Amino acid sequence: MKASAATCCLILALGLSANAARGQDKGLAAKYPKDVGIGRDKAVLFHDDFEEGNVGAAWDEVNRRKGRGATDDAEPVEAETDKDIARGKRSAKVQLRKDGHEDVTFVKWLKPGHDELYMRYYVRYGKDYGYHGHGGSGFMADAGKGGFKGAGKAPDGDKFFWATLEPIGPRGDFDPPGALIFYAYWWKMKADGRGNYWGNWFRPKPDQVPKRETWVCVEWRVKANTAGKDDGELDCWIEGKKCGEFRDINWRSTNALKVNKVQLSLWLEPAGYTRAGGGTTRTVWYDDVVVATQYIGPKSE
Ligand SMILES: [Ca+2]
Repeated sequence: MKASAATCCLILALGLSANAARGQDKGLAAKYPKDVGIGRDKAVLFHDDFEEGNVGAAWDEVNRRKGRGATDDAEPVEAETDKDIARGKRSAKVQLRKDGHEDVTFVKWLKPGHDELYMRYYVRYGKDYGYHGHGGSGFMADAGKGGFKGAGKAPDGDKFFWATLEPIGPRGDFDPPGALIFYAYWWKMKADGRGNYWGNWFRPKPDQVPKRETWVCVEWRVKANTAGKDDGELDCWIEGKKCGEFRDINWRSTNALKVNKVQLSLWLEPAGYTRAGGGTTRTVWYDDVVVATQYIGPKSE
């Protein structure tokens, strides 16, 4: 009888789990047609449709960095109003130039932080987009004080973890901008054969290659692990369809380290253009950014 009861409970649990998964297909955005009012939902931490004001004004930082020896002063961030491109009246347009800015990163802090977080946004890669160095949408759990020790080094488990969902770049057999991967740093990341720690990959299946000159809806979810357990998670959706589900991740060594920052980043150093498919510019557009504690889903009509 006991076995039978246990089996019964197991079936019930599986049933509930399946229902929860199905329920997730309809996210927050389904309740707010065209995202109108979505920013006031209690689960939403941040919303930017770039319709008004200076582009980036809603963010805490818009970091711009010029390349070494840059001679081009062109502003790399502006409002896109071309009706054939913009979503709504305006979108954010970011352009890196080989002789100008090599890095543009929008940062939003979410202090004191969260154990579980979702971010949905739309991105459009331009015709000029070969590949890049790094860049995409990501999260960080950053305790400050040098939590990120630099490329090639694993961070401490009580100070830092990070992942960015970004195109893979020129590596692999993909059209620009490349297939999407999560590029991640955390204390349990794997070293290469020589003892260095380069960003580890979580790779969606099947490969997801954003089509240039087309808006693509991207969403990810992170769940931090319980300290001492390998129960951290990472997920992604393209156009509302699940394409990555990564489990058993030990992101942190203490529950006090929270996901406290999201960003949209783009970087290609001047010397990198040649190996990144040539050209002299990389243009990308962003819009309809929502950060929440629940699944968001694509913008609904
Ligand atoms: Ca817009």
